[in-house]
Amino acid sequence: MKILITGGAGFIGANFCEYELKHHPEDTYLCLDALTYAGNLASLEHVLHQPNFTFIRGDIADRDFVNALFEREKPDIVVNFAAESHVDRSVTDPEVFLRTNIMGTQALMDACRKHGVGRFHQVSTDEVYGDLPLDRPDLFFTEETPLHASSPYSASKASADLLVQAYARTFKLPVSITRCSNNYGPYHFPEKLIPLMITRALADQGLPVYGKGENVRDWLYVEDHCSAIDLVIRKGRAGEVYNVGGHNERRNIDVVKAILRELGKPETLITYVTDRPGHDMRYAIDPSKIHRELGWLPTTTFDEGIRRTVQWYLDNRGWWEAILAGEYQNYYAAMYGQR
Ligand code: NAD
Ligand code: TDX
Repeated sequence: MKILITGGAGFIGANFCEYELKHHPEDTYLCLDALTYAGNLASLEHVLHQPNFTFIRGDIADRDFVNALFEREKPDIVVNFAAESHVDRSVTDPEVFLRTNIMGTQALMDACRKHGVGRFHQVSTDEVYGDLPLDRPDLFFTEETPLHASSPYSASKASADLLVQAYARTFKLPVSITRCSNNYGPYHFPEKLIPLMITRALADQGLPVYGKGENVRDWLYVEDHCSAIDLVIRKGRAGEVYNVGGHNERRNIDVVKAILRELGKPETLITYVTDRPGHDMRYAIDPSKIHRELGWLPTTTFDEGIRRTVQWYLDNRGWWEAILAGEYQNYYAAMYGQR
């Protein structure tokens, strides 16, 4: 089987490429990524030179390019991770979120229709459901919760989900969607909460906690997200949405304190800063459908996952120091410029 993974040089996509090559070495993989600021070939170090893995640089919203690629490669399955993914960036510059997250998804699905792709899988997020109140710990997002996005990012992801479902109904495109909670682990870009706090704490810099740090996120170790997507694309029912989450709810301030404890750094580094506009209060996923239908369960506890993540950032300083220095963006030119 030939699997096209878009956005595979990003955080979750890179972990997914590694997961797939390890668990299904009999398949062939194409990784399509535009290498925006968030894409990094160094995150694919373990798979880039394997014989059944090919990296292609390109934009999912470029229809002609996407069509030519599908014509040539004829993938059996498409897994779409490619997106603008950072909420704060969507507040300052929403437009590229609409282009990549909505138009890009549509361009991919049109190519899937034209070339008879067997499954289009959309990697979505729990943020499409909006947020839950802090004083109702009994409430969880299910697959039936209405879409109620808060930020330009989540609105673009919700729009893409609606389009995916419309393509399934109108054109009978065989699709699936996973809506996952917050991921963390190796190769997480250091603009997001956990890697930002780890890398800043290591440099003894202040840790900017938004508002009072009381917002709650449901944290899932990235490998557990990969195993969920793997199950859905191979065994999940077409036309279905599956929520993915770890029952690992934590307040931001408690996550930051856990990181400081792990690093042996003082809590005096914590600096409370102005809140994110429209900041979602709480995300919490009910993952019972994917458990019931596909037997999926997360295997990494938060304590174990945060320990492994902190250790990864300690062991892989070169990866994130190159990002902070901006050097990683020259890697592609150095590696491929003369080819
Ligand atoms: P990321 O920002 O780390 O990676 C995104 C990747 O997409 C990058 O490699 C980037 O170069 C690529 N990309 C961006 N625009 C592109 C374009 N036009 N064409 C081709 N490639 C392009 O994001 P991530 O955290 O790995 O998230 C991956 C997916 O998972 C996204 O769709 C996101 O919405 C979703 N998601 C993320 C989380 C999370 O906690 N990070 C949780 C749930 C869902
Ligand atoms: O400096 C910070 N200080 C802070 O308090 C940053 C960057 C974040 N925060 C807070 C905001 C959130 O409540 O931490 C929480 C997590 O923030 P992010 O890491 O930006 O993630 P979030 O906004 O929850 O979105 C993430 O999870 C869902 C991903 O970035 C999305 O792509 C995914 O869909």
